[in-house]
Amino acid sequence: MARRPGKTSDRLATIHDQKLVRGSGGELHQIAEGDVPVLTTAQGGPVADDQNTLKIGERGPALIDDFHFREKIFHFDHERIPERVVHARGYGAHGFFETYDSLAAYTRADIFQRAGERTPVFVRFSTVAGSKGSFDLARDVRGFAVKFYTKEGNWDLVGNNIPVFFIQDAIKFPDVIHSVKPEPDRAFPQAQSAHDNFWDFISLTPESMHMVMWVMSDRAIPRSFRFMQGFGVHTFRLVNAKDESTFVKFIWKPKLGMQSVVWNEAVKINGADPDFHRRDLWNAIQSGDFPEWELNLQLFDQEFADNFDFDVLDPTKIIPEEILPPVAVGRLVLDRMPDNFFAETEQVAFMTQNVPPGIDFSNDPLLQGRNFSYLDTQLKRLGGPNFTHIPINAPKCPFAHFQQDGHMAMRNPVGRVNYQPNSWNEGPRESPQKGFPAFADQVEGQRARLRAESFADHYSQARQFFISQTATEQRHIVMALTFELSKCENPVIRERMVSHLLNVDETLGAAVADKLGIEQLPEPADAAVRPRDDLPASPALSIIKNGPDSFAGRKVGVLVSPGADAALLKKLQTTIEKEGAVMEVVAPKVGGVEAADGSWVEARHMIDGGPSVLFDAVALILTEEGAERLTGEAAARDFVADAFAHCKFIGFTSGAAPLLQKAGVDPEADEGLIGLDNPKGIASFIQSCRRLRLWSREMAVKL
Ligand code: HDE
Repeated sequence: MARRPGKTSDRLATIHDQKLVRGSGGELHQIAEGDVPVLTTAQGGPVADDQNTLKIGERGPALIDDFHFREKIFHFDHERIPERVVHARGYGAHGFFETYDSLAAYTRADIFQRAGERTPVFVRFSTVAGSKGSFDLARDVRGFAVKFYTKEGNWDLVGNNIPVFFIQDAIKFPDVIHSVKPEPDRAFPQAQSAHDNFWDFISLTPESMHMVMWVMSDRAIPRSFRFMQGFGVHTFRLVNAKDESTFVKFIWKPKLGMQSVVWNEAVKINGADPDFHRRDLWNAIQSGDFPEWELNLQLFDQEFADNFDFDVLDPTKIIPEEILPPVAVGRLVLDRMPDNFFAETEQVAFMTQNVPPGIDFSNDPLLQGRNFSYLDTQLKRLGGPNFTHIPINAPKCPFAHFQQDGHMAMRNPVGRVNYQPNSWNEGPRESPQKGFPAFADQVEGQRARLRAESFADHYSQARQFFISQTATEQRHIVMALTFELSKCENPVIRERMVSHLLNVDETLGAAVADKLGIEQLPEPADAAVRPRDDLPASPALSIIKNGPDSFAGRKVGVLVSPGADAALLKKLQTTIEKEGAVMEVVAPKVGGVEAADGSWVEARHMIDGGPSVLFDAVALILTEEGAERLTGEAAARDFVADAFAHCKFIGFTSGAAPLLQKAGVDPEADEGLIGLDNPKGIASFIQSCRRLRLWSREMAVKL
C-alpha cells in the first residue's frame, strides 16, 4: 500500500525534530547533528521536501510554481549527451607513465627527457562498433587511447589493439563505419560485424584484407584489457632539439602477456556478464593489482623507410618486429579508477592532434584526416568549444591563451587585454624557442585525389599475418570467417570474400569455402599487385607463441559442495594467490556451503551466476554426494563441459567423478585434467595453469 504522509509541514517537523533523514527506500534513519548536508537545488537553495510535488490539497493538481520539481525534471531530461559515433562503449582509468631513459637524442618532448620522470595519464579502452550499452566481448577492435598530461600540454596517443586499419584514406571512414553499424532500415545487428553490409563493403575494399585477418583472429576477443597490446598505428615523427626527425611507431605491450578467449566462450560471457572487461579492470585496480604496459618504439630513418618493402605511410601495413625490433622506453601503470564515470570516462575528449613539441605527424592520409575529425566530433558530443575546461580534458601544466566566452565558459582572460600584440604589456606571447614548431618537411606536388602506387599491395602482409599464427590460431581465423560470412544472406558477398581469401592464402580460402558449402572455388580476386609469398612468418604476431608462462592476473573458479574439504580449499587458495592470481568460490546455493570440518565456505557466486566462462581455469572440490546432486543441474554440467570445451585446466577431487561423467568429460581424457587429492595435485594444477589453455585438446572437442 502506498505511504500516505500527513500534512507536509507536520511530517517535516517530525523529521527535523528527531534528526531523521530519509533513505532511498523512503525509510527514516536517525542521524547525528551535522552528519548529512542539506539537499539543495542547483541554485543552492535548501530543499524542504524531495518526496512530493507541490499540489493543491493531497490529490492535486500539481502547481507550476514548484521550482524544485521543475529544475529536477529539467535536469534529468537533459542527462544524456550523444554517445561517441565510434568507440561509444568504453572504460577508463587513471595512472602514470614513467620514462625509463632520456630520449633527448630523438625528441625534445619534455616527457622523454629525464629517466624516472612520471607523467599523469588517463586511459580509455573501448569497442568500436557497439553502442554505449552493448556487451564487452563483441568481436571487434579495441580502442586504447592514452592522454598524457605532460608539462608541455596534453599528448593524446589515440591507438587501437590492432596495428593496422581497414582503410588507407580518411575519406572512407564514414563508409566503413556505416557498414559495420546496425543496418539503417532494421537497426540491427548490434555490435556485430557478422552481417551483409559489413562484408559487402569489405569484399569491395581489398585494402581492408590485412585488417580483416587481425579482426577475425583472437586479437578481437581479448580476455581482458589488461592482456592486450596497443598500437599508435600510424608512423609518427620524433623531432629533437636540433630539428632532426626520426620516424616512430608506438606499441604498448602488457606486462601480464597477451591472452584471448575463444569465440564460443565470448558469446557465453556476453550473456553471463556483459560488463566482463569493465569488471575485470575495476576489480584489478580496486584490489591493488595495477595493470602495466611498456611503451615500445620502433624508430627508423628515411633510408629505412625508402628500403622497406611497403610504404611506411600506409596504415594497412606493419613493420615486423623481427625487421625493426621495438625498444621499451617507459611503463604505463593504471592505479586509480575515476570517481565518476560520466565526468571522466564519458567526457574525456581524445584528439590525435594533441601533440607536444618534439612529437609530430607523418603524411599518413588516415592520420591527417583524423587530425580534423577528433576536434570536430567533440563539439557535437560535448556541446561547445569549451570542453577543455572540463577537468579531465584540461592540461595539468600552466596554460594561457585569449580564447574566451562560448557555452559553459569556466575561465576567461583576466584584465583588459584579450588580444596580442598589445601595447599594455599584458597577457601571454608566443615563444619560438618553447613552442610547437611543426616539422619543416619539404613537400611538393600537384593537387589531386590520388592513391599512391606504393599503397597497392593489399594481400602480402595479410598472408604474412596468417602464416605467423599457430595452427590453433589459424583454425580460429577460419572459424571466425565462416561464422561471420554464414550470417550474410547474399551468397555473392560470401563468394567475393572467398576470392580475396584465396589471394591471402589458398588453404585459408579453400577451408572457408568448404565450410560455407561453396563447391566450386571462385577465381582469386583481381589484384593490382601480385600478392607476395616470400614474406617470412613473424612470430611476434602470434598470441600463443608469446604466452606469458605465468598465471598471474588470472582467475580460478572453484565449484564446491557441502561437505567439501576446507583444508584442501585453503591450500588451493594460498597457492593461487602466491601465483598472483585470484580464486572465486562457486556454490550450489547463494552464500556458500558448510565444509566437512563444520567451517563455513563463503561463495562469491551461485552456480547459475558463476559459469566457468568467467574463469581462466576451474577446480571442482566436491564430495561424491555433492557431485551426484549437481548432476541434476544444467548449470553445473555446463560449468564442467564448457571448461573442458574451452580447453581450460580442470583440477578435481575424486568426489567430482559423477559430475565429470554426466558432463561428458573423461577424467583421464588429457593432461589438462588434474587430480587434486594427491599431495602434488595442487602444485601440478597451478603449474599447468601457467600455460593458460590446453590447445591440443581443441581438435578433440571440435569447438
Ligand atoms: Fe578514431 N575516432 N577515427 N581511430 N578513434 C574517434 O573521436 C576517426 C582510427 C580511436 O576513447 C572519434 O572522440 C577517423 C584509427 C579511438 O574517446 C572520431 C578515422 C584509430 C577512439 C574518430 C579514425 C582510431 C576513436 C569518435 C579514420 C587507431 C576512442 C569519438 C581516418 C589508431 C577515443 C571521438 C576515446 C574515436 C575518427 C580511425 C582510434 C569520430 C575519421 C586508425 C581509440 O573523431
